[in-house]
Amino acid sequence: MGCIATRNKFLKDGEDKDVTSVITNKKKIVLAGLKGSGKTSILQRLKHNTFIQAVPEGSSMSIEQISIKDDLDFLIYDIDHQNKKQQTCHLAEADAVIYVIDSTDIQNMWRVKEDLTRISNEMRYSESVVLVLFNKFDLEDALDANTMIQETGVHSELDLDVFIQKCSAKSGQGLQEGLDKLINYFVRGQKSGF
Ligand SMILES: Nc1nc2c(ncn2[C@@H]2O[C@H](COP(=O)(O)OP(=O)(O)OP(=O)(O)O)[C@@H](O)[C@H]2O)c(=O)[nH]1
Ligand SMILES: [Mg+2]
Repeated sequence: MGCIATRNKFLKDGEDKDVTSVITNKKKIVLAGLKGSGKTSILQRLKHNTFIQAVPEGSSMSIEQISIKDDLDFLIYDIDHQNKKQQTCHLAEADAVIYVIDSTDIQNMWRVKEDLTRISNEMRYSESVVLVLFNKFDLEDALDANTMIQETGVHSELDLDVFIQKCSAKSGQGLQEGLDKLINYFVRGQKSGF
């Protein structure tokens, strides 16, 4: 579902188009999460391997293509949390959701829980997978992972395959491990959890 097969992006115009047998698989991934959870910072970290202090943007959506392997690209949609209509439309055709949670934002964990329930409802007919990122783990007041799991109800609210990873967009820690869980899911069909 949502998987667009395209020719190898290394094939240049004018080259013999029959030579390649490599087909690049593009997986559509929607970045979701409450305002300020770190979605844009994570996307910047994945794309440029650096932490860029995010500035509020005028645009409500940005899309980045990240090359994972020769035959696998992730097309990542960073959609403004307020723009529910646009999110709904992209969730319907997403191969995966990366759901970002600010691990220090204890007073909004109930909102996260509500948001996860909404996303699960919207994706009830899809066979997507959700990678939940407990972000901002570099900060001292970050909650521990078990508390986060309980407070947000990631396992009870999401009726989908779920992977969990703690990470920091600031230090970069944990992001590759999170991506690896998605890659293993797509490439080998692995459904391991935490
Ligand atoms: N310490 C720390 N700060 C972070 C981390 N990730 C994001 N931030 C900060 O958190 C704030 C919000 O980050 P954004 O990436 O803009 O969050 P967002 O989810 O894209 O926010 P919206 O687009 O407004 O919904 C910024 O000040 C970031 O610098 C992290 O891992 N550690
Ligand atoms: Mg943002």
